[in-house]
Parts: sequence; C-alpha cells; structure tokens
Amino acid sequence: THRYYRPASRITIFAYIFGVIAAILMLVWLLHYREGVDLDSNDPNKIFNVHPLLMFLGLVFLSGQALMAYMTVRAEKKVQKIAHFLLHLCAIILGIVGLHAAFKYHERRGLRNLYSFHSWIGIGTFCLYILQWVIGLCMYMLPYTRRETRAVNLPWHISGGRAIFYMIIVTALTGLMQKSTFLQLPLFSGESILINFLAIFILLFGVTVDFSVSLGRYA
Ligand code: ASC
Repeated sequence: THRYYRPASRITIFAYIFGVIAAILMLVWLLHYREGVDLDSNDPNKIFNVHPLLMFLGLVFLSGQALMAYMTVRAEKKVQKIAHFLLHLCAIILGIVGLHAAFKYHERRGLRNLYSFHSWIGIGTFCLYILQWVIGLCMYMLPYTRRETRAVNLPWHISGGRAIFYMIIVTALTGLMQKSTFLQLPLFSGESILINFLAIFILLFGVTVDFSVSLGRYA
C-alpha cells in the first residue's frame, strides 16, 4: 500500500518536545514572574504580555507545526496540505492580535512604535509570512495554477518558507533580549535564567523543525 505521510523521524519528535518545553517556559514566565496576560486590562504590562505569548504560540509554535504537518499528520496528502494551510492561517490570526497588543501597550505608555531592530525585522518577517501564505493559497490551494508551474515553484515555496521560519526565530530571540534589557533583571536571577532557557529552547525548536523539513525529504 502507498504511504501518504513521511514517517516522523526522531528529530521531529525532538522538535515537538522542544516546542512544548518552550511553551511551558513562556507560560511560567508570563504567569508566574510577570503580571499575567489580558488584552483589555488597566495594567499596561498585562496588555504587553499578550504580545510575546501570541507571537510565540502563533508564529513560532503553530507555524512550526505547520512546517512539520507533512511528517506528523497521519492522513492522505490532501489532508496534510489543508492542515499545513490552516495552521498558518491560525498563526496569522494570533500574530495580528499579538502585534496589536504591542502597539496598544505603546499607546497606553506613550511610547514610540517601531524604533528597534526587533520591531523592524519582526514587521518585515510578518509581511513576508503573509505574502508567502497568499502566494501559497493562489499557487497550491486554488485550482488555477498548472501542475508544471506548481512543481517549478515548489523549491522556492519550501526554501522561502524555511528562511521566513528562521527569521521568526531571530525575531523571537531579539524580542526576548530586548525585553530582558528593559526589565534590567539582576544577573542570574530566576527570571533572567528562565528567559535565557526559553530563548535556548526556541532556538532548539527552530533548528529541529527545520531539520525535520530538510531531512524529511530524504526519508
Ligand atoms: C501542489 C501539491 C504538490 C505540488 C506538486 C508540485 O499543489 O499538492 O505536492 O503542488 O504538485 O510538483
């Protein structure tokens, strides 16, 4: 019988574990060390905290799951493709709310927008992410594109997607470092160590997700 899915290799299982650890560390950081999350709060910090939570859950965690869908979704190719597409759509929706939280926080605090390296590469990456999604929709989901055109563009879709995913990882890590600079945490305080480990697990998630994609093609 024909096997539709690529088997989840060991590296894909590691990616999944790193992603879950990063998610737990993010929640411990925001709920235990920080003020918690609430987009409609009177406390501007609770508004801000929505930003790292949703950007991580959407653009790091869910988009990583989307990249691995062809390995992890135990169904025929068409279903994997729809899962890949919808996971990216969820990531975009979470990303929009997460970006809104950052702007809302700045407005509450009377702070300027878009002054940092983190914000510049973040906005650039999010625009590319949406562009890639729209191109993917037109090229691979809607029935108008010829089979040969799809095939010619597939390496670009995959390479471009992997580059955007690494840009997301870079944005997440610079965001964490920017926040810990603002917080002026004491060296080796519990929170500072937690943020550093969160950053390491986000990086490990990024590398292992990308390995799953690249090595999966040879499985
Ligand atoms: C698609 C799809 C693929 C590619 C492939 C291009 O729409 O599901 O796997 O395009 O046909 O070679």
